Amino acid sequence: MPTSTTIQLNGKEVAVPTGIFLDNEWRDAADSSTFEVLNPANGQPIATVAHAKQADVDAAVASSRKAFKSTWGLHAGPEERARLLNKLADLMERDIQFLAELESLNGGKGVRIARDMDLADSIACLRYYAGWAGKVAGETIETSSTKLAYTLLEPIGVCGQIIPWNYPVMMWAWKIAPALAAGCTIVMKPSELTPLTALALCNLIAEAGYPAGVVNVVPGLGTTAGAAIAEHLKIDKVAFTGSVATGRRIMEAAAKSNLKKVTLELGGKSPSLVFPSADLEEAANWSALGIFYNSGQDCTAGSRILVHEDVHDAFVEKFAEKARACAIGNPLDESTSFGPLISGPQRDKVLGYIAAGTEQGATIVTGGKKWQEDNGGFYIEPTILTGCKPGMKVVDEEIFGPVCSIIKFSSEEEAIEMANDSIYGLAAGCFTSDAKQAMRVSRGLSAGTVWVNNYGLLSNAVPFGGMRQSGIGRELGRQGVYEYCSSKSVLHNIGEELS
Ligand code: TXE
Repeated sequence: MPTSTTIQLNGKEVAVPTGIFLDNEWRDAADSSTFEVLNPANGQPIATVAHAKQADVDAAVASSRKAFKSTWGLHAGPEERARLLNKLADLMERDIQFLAELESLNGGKGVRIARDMDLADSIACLRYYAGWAGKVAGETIETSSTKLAYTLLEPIGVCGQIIPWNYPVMMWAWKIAPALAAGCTIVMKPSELTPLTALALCNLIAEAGYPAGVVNVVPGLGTTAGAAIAEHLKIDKVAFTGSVATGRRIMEAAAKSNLKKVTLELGGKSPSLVFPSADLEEAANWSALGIFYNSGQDCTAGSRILVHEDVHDAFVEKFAEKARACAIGNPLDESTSFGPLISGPQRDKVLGYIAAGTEQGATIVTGGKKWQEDNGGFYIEPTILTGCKPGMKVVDEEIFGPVCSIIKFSSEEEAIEMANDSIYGLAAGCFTSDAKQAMRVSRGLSAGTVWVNNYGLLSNAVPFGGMRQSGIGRELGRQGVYEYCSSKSVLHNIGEELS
């Protein structure tokens, strides 16, 4: 089957790659099998993509291992690693509009957001980690007067990277940039729902001048290409973003195969606390961003808002206004900020949660159903539920859609206790004008990131990751690149004799 196809993108015909990217070239799957990729805004097929399976993953791993041993790994110096990351960033900048349109078409997010947020942040992420190449340093350690010890931080080796569909380009950048800065080689599997931008970026990897095999990309399903990566004996680390259930399977496969290092960025049920002294207008603005950004398909979605009883009604009124103002529409329109969910099953899962919420006593303030101009796409209206309590499914479980549960509280202690009562611990928010309360509450909240008087701010320089079942390890910042390094201790004898 051909390894590229022509698609209609905003009225223009463009060619997009659909093959397996191996050794800087395109190829078909070994058994020629394929899978179909849909446009979530209308449910129509966009492209047919090669379906990598075990044999393809084996070939990709062999190529990445060869590159690690010959042209990359300890063979490419830090200046070269930085130069290539910056070059790749330059090429992404050149093609930003095309990449944003493709991201929007395949993932359903508004094209302006795809360009000005996802692509722009991803380019910045590459540049940020270009700066880290060569700055990852070990230490010298005093042991005795006759010995000298130091640690070398070396690239781990061949890394499997399995990414989800909610931020296809950003998760690509968060994974690829620190790994390449550290000197690792990569076998990447994009989500089967959104492989098109990761594949288009392969052409830029080759154009930038990366040696063959440094980055190989194997589109495929989780149960085939994904599982083959997780259980591969020649992969040294696997980095994953996705659901808890799949994260668990990946850890299990790693344990049963070669005990490869595993880093996981999983789900969340992130709480946000609104106290009486908060600026309610601002709290409502940030809360709407927190839950409705990316149509709620965000691991840090602020999906449980705990509001003090004194300000509950006033907050809900303002928050509902923001929900009703979300610009729903065709993702390829510049004015759209709120697109469809990624798939029919995901939309049905979210509708099921809304139904469970009302059955368990919640009240729908706004939204609660498919968007009226549905048009075959997977849209759900921004939805707010009040009267929610711990123990309800909509409060305890990750929904991964534009559905926010509001819970009343009467004291700070009660709010912190409810906030922390979750299997997840990815993020949390707090709105207050009382500085001491802000400090107290941010210490009390048990989450990998705490946002004070904002919700959802990220920076490539600030570590990101979860506590409890929200994950293992950190991405971004200094920690992000260290996750791709192994520490080697070297002990020199400079005088001790064995006699
Ligand atoms: O996720 P999966 P799904 C959550 C969210 C969502 C739910 C299900 O709650 O509703 O997960 O989404 C690959 N071995 N998040 O089913 O399965 C898969 O091909 C190896 C949270 O889409 O976790 C894809 O590339 N890999 C989240 C990736 O895992 C496997 C983002 C993610 O898919 C595999 C997405 C296997 N056995 C969903 N099975 C976040 N944390 O941001 C699947 N995959």
